[in-house]
Amino acid sequence: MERILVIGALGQVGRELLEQLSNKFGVENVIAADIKQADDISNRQEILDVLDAEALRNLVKRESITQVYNLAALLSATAEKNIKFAWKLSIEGLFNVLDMAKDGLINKIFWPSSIAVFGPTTPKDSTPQHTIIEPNTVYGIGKQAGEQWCNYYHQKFGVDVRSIRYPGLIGHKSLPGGGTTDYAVDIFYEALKNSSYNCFLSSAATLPMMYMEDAIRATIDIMEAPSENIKVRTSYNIAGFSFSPAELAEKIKNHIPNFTITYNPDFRDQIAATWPSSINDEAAKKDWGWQPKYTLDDLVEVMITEIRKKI
Ligand code: AKB
Repeated sequence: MERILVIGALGQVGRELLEQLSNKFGVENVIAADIKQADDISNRQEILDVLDAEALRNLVKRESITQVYNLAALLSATAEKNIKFAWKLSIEGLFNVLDMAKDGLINKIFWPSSIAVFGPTTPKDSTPQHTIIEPNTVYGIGKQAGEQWCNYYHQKFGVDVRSIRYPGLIGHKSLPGGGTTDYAVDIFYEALKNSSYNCFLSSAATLPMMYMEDAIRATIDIMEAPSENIKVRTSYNIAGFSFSPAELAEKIKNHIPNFTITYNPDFRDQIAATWPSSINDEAAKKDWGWQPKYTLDDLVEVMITEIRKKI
């Protein structure tokens, strides 16, 4: 029987992952750990700082945890404003989890990487799985180092750690915070509330994106795949679709004809300019059967329908 700990469980990905893991393994077997508490989730909650290695180990032992999903991180825009802490959270947090697997306390780890691992010298279109990786953001540097540590712990100590390079994730159930791709969620709320949006990226900033449901399915699928199928132990590219703010605005106009968008690019536009426009995910497809379900049109449809119900 699996006993699962999700660290950073109250973030954008964590909340949706909790729901799907609970459906699969039973709500009583999925524990939500975060530095804060929420009153709208049914999983057992633990206040935990991933940097507190002792508290983490005690929790894992007490609850007989078998798998850890470590999602605790500062996203790209926030990390630029808090360099040292972003690095510490990303890397020391990862070490605390990797070391538990090395010491035999847990069997399997999920750790998310991101398209932010790529930088200005990476080929932008259909970015390959193995390519130049020279990130120039705090978040990207942390992801690059983390990927290498995952690979190192796998090669040297046999740690079963698995990872995906998430594109920008878009969902209606939980809000992102501090990312460069957050505009692609905010825009739906503003379109439905005010019929207008002031975008912090430039109109042509094309980025790889994905509907949250696909990302959660990818996360659980990679964790469920037989170990021998996981041939990449840094992190796998996965792709959904790519669009620019201008292209997304056009799609939204099909549903809200009076919608207008203005552009006021800030430092996040410079971050976006260093990231790929599209991603080649052949390795994930071949090794563990990754396949996205949602197209951009599906995404716009579901976001508008669901957010309209909420507001
Ligand atoms: C961000 O924008 O920082 C994240 C990411 C691409 O990892 N959504």
